[in-house]
Order: sequence, then C-alpha cells, then structure tokens
Amino acid sequence: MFEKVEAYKQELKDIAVKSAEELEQFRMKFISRKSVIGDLFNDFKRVPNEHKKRFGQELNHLKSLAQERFQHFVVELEQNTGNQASQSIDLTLPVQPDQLGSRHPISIVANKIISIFERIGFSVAEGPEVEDDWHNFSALNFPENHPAREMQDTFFITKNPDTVLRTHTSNVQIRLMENQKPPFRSIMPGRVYRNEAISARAHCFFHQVEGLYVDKNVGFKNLKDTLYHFAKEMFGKETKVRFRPSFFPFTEPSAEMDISCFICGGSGCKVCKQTGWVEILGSGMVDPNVLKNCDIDPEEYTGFAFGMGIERIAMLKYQIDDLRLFSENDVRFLSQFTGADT
Ligand code: 2U9
Repeated sequence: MFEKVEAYKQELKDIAVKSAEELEQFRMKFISRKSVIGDLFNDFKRVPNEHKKRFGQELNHLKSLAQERFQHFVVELEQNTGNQASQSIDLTLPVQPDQLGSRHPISIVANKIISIFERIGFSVAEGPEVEDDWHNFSALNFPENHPAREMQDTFFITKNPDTVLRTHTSNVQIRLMENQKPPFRSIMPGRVYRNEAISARAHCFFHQVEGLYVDKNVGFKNLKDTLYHFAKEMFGKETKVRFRPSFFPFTEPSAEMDISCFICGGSGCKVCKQTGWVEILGSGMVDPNVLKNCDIDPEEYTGFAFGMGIERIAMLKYQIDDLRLFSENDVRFLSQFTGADT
C-alpha cells in the first residue's frame, strides 16, 4: 500500500491537464469521494497497527498534493481560455445600440392635445378616479333614473354604493368649480371606467380629455372657435369641421363635432366608412343647473365644455383597429410609436 501511495504521488507530479474534460477526469480520479485516495483511506483499517501512523501521514500528504495540483490546473485553465476568448473579440465591430423605450401612443396623443390647449391659455386639472355619486352624476344633472347609473354601465364599490369608479373626467370640473371662483379655463385628462365587456371596440377603462371654459359672456361662438382651432392644430390646416346637434345631461345645447377625414381628405375611405367625416368629440354649453350645483350664478356666468376619447383619436390617427392593444403592453405594438411626435 505504501508503494501505491508513492506511485500516485509520482503520477500527480508528472500529470498535465490541458482541457476541461481532462480536469474533470483528474477530479474524478484524485479529488471526488470515489477517488483512488478515498479508496486508500477506506483501506486504512487493514493496515497493521505499527504502520498506521506513518500510513496516515503519507495519505494526508497525498491528499494535500492532489488538492494543490487541482487548484493549480483550475487557475491555469481559466487563464488559457480567458486569453483565447479575449483574442477572439473583434474590437472594431460596431456597438449594439441600446434598446430604448418609447412613449405610449395614448401619452403621445394626450400630450399633443394638452399642448394645443395650453398654448391658448388652458391649464391642466386632475382629480380622483374613485368618486362619489354627487361629483360623478348628480352635480352633472344626471336624473335619478339615467341608464349610466345602472350596474351594467358603471362600476360601483360594493361596500359603499355611493362610491363609483368615475365614468368620465367631468368630476374634476365639478370639484374645480366648487372650490374656486370663475373664470375657469382648464382641461382634464385622465383614465375613466365603464362596465363593458372587453372587445376590439370596447374596454372597461379608457382615457379622456375634457375641457371647461366658464366666464362672463361665453357663448357658442367661443366653443366653435376654440374647437375649430383645436381640429386644425391636431389634424392639419386643411381640416374641415362640422357640428351636429346632440344631447348630454350636463350641456344645453349640445353638439358633436366631426372633422373631414384626414386619411382620404373627404373623398371616402375605410377609416371614415366612406362618409368623408369622422366623429372626434362631444361638446356644449354648460347646463345652468350644473353651474347652480357648484354655487355659480348662471345669470352672471356661462361656459362651454367638451370631451373626447383619447383611444378613439389614437385609433384614427394611427389606424389601430383593436382597443385591447393599448393595454396589453406588447412591445411589438408599443415600439412602433417612436419618433419626434411625443
Ligand atoms: C361639466 C360640464 C360639462 C363635458 C362633455 C362631452 C360633451 C362628450 C364624450 C366624448 C367621447 C365622452 O369619451 S367619450 O365617450 N364626451 O361628448 N363631454 S360635453 O361636459 C361637461 C363636463 C363637466 C361640469
């Protein structure tokens, strides 16, 4: 057995390791639990007592030698492969550009709308998305039996049926008028909720920008001038505008605004469904009841208001045919909206 130890010592001194496979073979033979050195330790009990001490010393020495050699080969191999890797790197190759994020199309459209109105003196106002019945419905002149108040249309908070997820950003106008004195000239961008089944054409949340202008002597002409200016800034100088009568509980009279189709210029295409016109927003003169609900005298002050869905405008502008794309966070969709128009 002493001869075996001597033979392994010699082998450890002579051996060379050139590759990862050879290193693994070395580890199996000399380091692992089933190594030849392990076998020799198992044989220890059969060594006569008078030789046990010297055999133990020899074995420990053999084990240390194997571990030293193993460490040496590990370092040597790392250095060699590292050198090879650095030699194979072509430092003249162009750098891979960083993958930059891009602004969400809803943000792009909202920012554009905000900047158009800011340039003509409107400020931006925000308010809560969880709202009470008064600010979301009653103050806005919604009758008790209005269908929007139904569970099928509005998300009610189960624990408190007086609390809803706001169905429009009009709650912000009410809070503004309750807390400050006129004149008001603000826009209200934000997320709103409707109890709708999710499909390509409907979603349970979307985004709006609403606007409010209240002052002495504000008339329907101011509404038309302002929205006409907006349409030209948003969709181009050639854009034509038309108003159609409509109805909302919070405005009287009310009108919907169409613009000439910015894809076909009015001659008829898929986007405008061959009509030459696309509906962009709703508007109207603030109902006197709404002003009274906010302690504003409708004999002294009048105002106009408008509201538009941001998703609708983004879908028209970018010809997107499925609402769900806006909230799925698919990078293949989102990365298409890079560029200067942010
Ligand atoms: C107050 C008074 C009046 C806001 C208005 C509309 C017309 C309108 C729709 C556009 C598409 C909602 O997102 S949409 O479905 N909105 O047509 N909104 S006037 O009128 C107000 C708001 C607040 C105190």
